[in-house]
Amino acid sequence: MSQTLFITGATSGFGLACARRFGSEGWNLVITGRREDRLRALADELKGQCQVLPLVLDVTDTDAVKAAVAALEPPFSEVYTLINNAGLALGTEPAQDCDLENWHRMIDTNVKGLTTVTHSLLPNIIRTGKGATIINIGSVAGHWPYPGGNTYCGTKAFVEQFSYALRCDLEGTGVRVSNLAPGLSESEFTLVRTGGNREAYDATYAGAEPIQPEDIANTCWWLATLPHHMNINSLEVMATRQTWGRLSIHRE
Ligand code: NDP
Ligand code: 8X3
Repeated sequence: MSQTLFITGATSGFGLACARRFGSEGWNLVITGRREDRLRALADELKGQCQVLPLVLDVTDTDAVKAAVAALEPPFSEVYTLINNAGLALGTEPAQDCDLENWHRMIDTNVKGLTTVTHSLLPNIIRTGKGATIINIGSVAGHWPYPGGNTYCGTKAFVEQFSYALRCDLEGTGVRVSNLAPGLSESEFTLVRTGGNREAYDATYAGAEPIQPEDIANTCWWLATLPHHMNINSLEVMATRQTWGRLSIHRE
């Protein structure tokens, strides 16, 4: 029988590429996101390759997430891999210039949304058991602070520590948990972060050979199909052209 993937944020970027990757392998897919037109188009595209359940879902809507999970039926309820991918950054300003509303939206999506989906699906995943995998999409931003990263960095640090602590609690269930922490990757992420600024998008990726969503999809596929006795706790992936900045000293 085919395995089931539940993925949040399947309407663009990493999530879309993951849906295509797992769908091409014949997995059953629960694809979620807020943009219904994109979910429908993806479900149409994958028809014939796999069974697809498109669910319009805002991960910040706790009641909607709980209700959607409770309504799942086989094979979609037998979740073998969960990719907690939905997330966003808003703004690049220094903390003192930031809009508090943006901070709260990042926390609501990247932290509260991710925990809501995880909490709702844990019984299903534990029931599926050995070899089941939760992949949480963290970020280099959770490891390395940078100017203007403020709350986004904080949310991704949460994702990493939550992933480790989840592993502790799931000991003996056979369920794996991985924190996948990409660096510079080309997607609508930068348009969302900059309020749709195409110039900023071009400047971010120009000449940098960024990671592509398909690279992350292949990495997720690898994580989900490793031998059952292996758990990758955390995997940080950067574009080859991206490295670390030097520590800053503000001199007199
Ligand atoms: P995209 O903007 O292309 O995709 C983000 C996805 O998240 C969309 O499908 C969007 O769907 C979904 N989403 C956002 N908010 C919500 C919400 N409230 N409820 C449900 N779905 C939501 O960006 P990426 O693919 O790059 O980002 C995916 C993840 O990877 C994020 O968690 C991001 O922080 C992380 N990441 C990105 C990196 C990058 O450089 N691009 C690097 C490291 C990590 P919709 O709008 O339809 O709801
Ligand atoms: C996205 C990568 O470096 O823009 O998580 O924070 S970065």
